[in-house]
Amino acid sequence: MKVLFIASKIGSQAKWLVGVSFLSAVLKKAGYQVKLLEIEDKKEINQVNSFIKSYQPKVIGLSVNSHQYIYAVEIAKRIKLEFNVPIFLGGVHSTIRPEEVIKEESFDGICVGEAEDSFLELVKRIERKQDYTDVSNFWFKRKGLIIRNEIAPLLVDLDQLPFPDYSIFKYFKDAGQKEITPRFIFSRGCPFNCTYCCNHVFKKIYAGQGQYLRFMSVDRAIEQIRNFKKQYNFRHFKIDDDTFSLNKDWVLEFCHKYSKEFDMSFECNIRIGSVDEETLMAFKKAGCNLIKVGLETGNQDLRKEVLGRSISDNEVIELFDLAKKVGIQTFSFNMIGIPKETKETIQETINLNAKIKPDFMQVTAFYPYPETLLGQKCIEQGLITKGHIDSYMDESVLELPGLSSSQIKKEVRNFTYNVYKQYDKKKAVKEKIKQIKGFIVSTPLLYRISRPIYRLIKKI
Ligand code: B12
Ligand code: SF4
Repeated sequence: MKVLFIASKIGSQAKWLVGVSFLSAVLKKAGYQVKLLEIEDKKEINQVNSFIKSYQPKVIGLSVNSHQYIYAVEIAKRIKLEFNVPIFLGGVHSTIRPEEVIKEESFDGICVGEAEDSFLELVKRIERKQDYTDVSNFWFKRKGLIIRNEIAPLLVDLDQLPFPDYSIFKYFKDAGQKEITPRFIFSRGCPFNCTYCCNHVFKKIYAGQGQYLRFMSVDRAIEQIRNFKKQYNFRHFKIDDDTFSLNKDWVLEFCHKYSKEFDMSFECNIRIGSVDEETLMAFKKAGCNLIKVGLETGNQDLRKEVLGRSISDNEVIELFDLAKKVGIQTFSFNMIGIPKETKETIQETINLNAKIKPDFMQVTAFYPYPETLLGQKCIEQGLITKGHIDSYMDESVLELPGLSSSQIKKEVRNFTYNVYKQYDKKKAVKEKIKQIKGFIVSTPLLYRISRPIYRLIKKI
């Protein structure tokens, strides 16, 4: 039987979706045929029905985060105009906002939480033409009522999962012998409760259903890299786990076993306060050449009270110093425009970055995700003034007292320049030129005028 996943990735850079790659692997292992349709541009929504006509799936699964939900609704509505195939919605947004998404007529059912077992069960029942309205994790509408099935216990032993199926994604299909940069994830869950992140929402949903933070075994993680290496050409990869550094024994074992077998570099996320010199040395020896660290804000009180991250400035400085000493490059994640942010606190974030001098920086405008503690606070305080945005890189949906959304946007755009300005004039100039180029390219009239001038300058 044929199953089709549709993933809207409008305005997103993601090359693959972790959840869909596991669901596809599970379905294929059970003998189902699986395809994925990736929607990267709004115009491509028009082509969905012709794809369905040629593929003829018996089940359609849509996977969404909160930014993509509006497109999932549009896609499902479009499909229902022509086809009578059941459509199910899953992913982060469906998990955290089930009461909202179940109301949408075009979805035949929606899924709350991880779905390797339950989606397989649902597909099997559809194939056998059996009733599926009692399948765990799924919600359905029947005769004006909503059926809310219980959430099943979490899968604790991640080694039981098949390897994620990357082959359905365009990025990997097009890879051939080209060198690519894959991403791996070896755990699920997170023990922390940062107020802007969905993890505390997931934790509430899964309360009493088993251990939330789970790691696959080191051997399985290594096997996953080995298996991937057989199929694709890569010399560097990213580890996406938020919690990669939390389990010291796991990390040391991983670094030891990895370095015995592979000669490839990798980068990973580090939680401040979770690594010591021994761990960083092991990282370095194994080939880790970049650690990415979430500072979020340079104001210690905002970090603690607004974001729920009890991390001191000293801990931040110590970690960056240690990484430099060990010889690993650093990357800082920063957010601008969180509630209670002022021009002064933005300056503190700039100052802290100038002090720790990361090799790379990312700054985004804060986005208030639904159901998170901070997202709810923003609603209660009437701070949200804009509706949907595809991605939040520099666009803010908030108007803060003393800081408008356009000021936030300007601060985000000037952030890297303002940091470099404090300690590296050359880098600051380069950053300014990059900014100006970006502005010209994104302004059609300026771009048209500037192209002949640019060509002329090049000739001279
Ligand atoms: C790894 C990761 C990434 C990776 C990989 C992204 C990806 N799409 O897979 C990278 C770094 C690329 C990334 C990018 C982004 N991410 Co991210 N990311 C994560 C992280 C840390 C883990 C995700 C994961 O691997 N989960 C494990 C898998 C197995 O779970 P899952 O994907 O939810 O899938 C399961 C279920 O949802 C369900 N399911 C999923 N799809 C479907 C479909 C059907 C039909 C069914 C039935 C079930 C189903 O079954 C799956 C298997 O069990 C989470 C935080 C977290 N702890 O979840 C944030 C998170 C998902 N990311 C988030 C965000 C905001 C982003 C970005 C928008 C950031 C940006 N500025 O670009 C982009 C968006 C990219 C995109 N289009 O998805 C938010 C989403 C918030 C929200 N409400 O939407 C999260 C929750 C973090 C947070 N801030 O709270 N991310
Ligand atoms: S440490 Fe990262 S993943 Fe964990 S709750 Fe905080 S932001 Fe979310």
